[in-house]
Amino acid sequence: MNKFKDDFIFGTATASYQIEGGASDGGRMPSIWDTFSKKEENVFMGHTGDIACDHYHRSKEDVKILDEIGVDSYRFSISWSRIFPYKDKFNPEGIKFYKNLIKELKDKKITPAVTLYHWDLPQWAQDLGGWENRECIYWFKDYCTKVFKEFGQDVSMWITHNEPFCASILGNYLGIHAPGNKDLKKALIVAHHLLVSHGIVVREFRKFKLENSSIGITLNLSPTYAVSNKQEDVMAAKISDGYTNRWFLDPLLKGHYPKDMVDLYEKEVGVLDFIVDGDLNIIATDMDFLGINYYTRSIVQYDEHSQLKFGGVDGEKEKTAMGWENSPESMRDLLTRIKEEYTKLPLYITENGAAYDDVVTEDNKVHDIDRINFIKAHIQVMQEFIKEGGNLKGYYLWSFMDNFEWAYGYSKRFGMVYVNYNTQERIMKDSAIWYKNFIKVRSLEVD
Ligand code: IFM
Repeated sequence: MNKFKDDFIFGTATASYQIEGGASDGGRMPSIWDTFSKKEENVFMGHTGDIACDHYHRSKEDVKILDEIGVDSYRFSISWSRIFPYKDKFNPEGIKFYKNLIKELKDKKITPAVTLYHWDLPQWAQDLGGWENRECIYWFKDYCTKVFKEFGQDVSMWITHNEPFCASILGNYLGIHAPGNKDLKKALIVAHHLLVSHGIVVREFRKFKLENSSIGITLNLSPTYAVSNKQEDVMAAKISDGYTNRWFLDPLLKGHYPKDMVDLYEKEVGVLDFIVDGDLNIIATDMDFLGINYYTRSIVQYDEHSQLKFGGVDGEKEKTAMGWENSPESMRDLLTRIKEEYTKLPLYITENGAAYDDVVTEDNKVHDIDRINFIKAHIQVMQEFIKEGGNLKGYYLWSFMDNFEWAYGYSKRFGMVYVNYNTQERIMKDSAIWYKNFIKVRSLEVD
């Protein structure tokens, strides 16, 4: 039987603002997502994360479900504004919540994997300029240092940032995520400061000399293909790849920004004078692993009306409820490229999964066969990659449970556990049952 090794991690992931709720409880103060979601028309039907999955009050029960599924590891993020609700005011109650959660997990032999920043910047930091302000790097460092001091030893995997592309570009260029800016230069400044803060926090982490604890970053990467062989489409695909993938991969793993993109961005926004001498060295600080979030591929064509001269094209593969193509073979292209062009570091798929329009049957079941097939196909690709020598060490299914899908509010369900938002009842979907059986045998030859 074709089996994954016992030390390969099969986990699942969530993020604080998407599941916790308890927005004003335990001394928490607002983050930029509280502010953004409360402004009209930013989020589907005015949904907010005020209550979300009420995980803040139900974490014990939720860990029981994780245990029932049998995951090796649970990846969650910390809400910075629970730990520092005000600039210099530490909140012990915030730490207590996560300490309890970690204890619950460890008691059940579930390894905690922690993301330090999954987009919910404290509003106080935004009021002082947010990630556009270079000082934010040091506020982030102080927060992370506090967290390492409090429970560094208890967490085996630390992720500095989740998807800096989204936090910078979606939030500051496209304006569809918090804080809602639409300015390319701002987005590039934010992206740069996020990357520098990653390097600084990795250096800080090393000072703690934590045994059995590793640190890395998670990027959302999308293999990009030109819609045709026409020169202008091929060029557009190269730019799109630079914008989404290389702008983050290159500084982290090669120590420089991609030259073609620097030239293009400088034409658009002027000299990138926010890059200070020594920054690239800091960004490229040695880390222990690279986290990859993979959902879909991008097909791109030349678009004269867009600022950067590329636009997305609708692919012809079957789509999830997000309208994203289900393309496991592109994950293979992606992993191979990372291995060949970028790094031999251990890789983790820190997110992969799909939203579908789930229906609860009369007998309280959710038969999400499409999700099961989606997961299986991606696991199959991982298995092949490992056989070919790929240094892939784990897989985190997005998501543990349905949650607040950012600008889509609660309209998109990614969970393997269904959440009834009226009653907060949780129902294990068929995918959770499948994942449970799969993890037991670690083989796709499971029923
Ligand atoms: O829900 C998000 C998550 O917060 C970051 N990665 C992509 C997921 C699905 O859109």
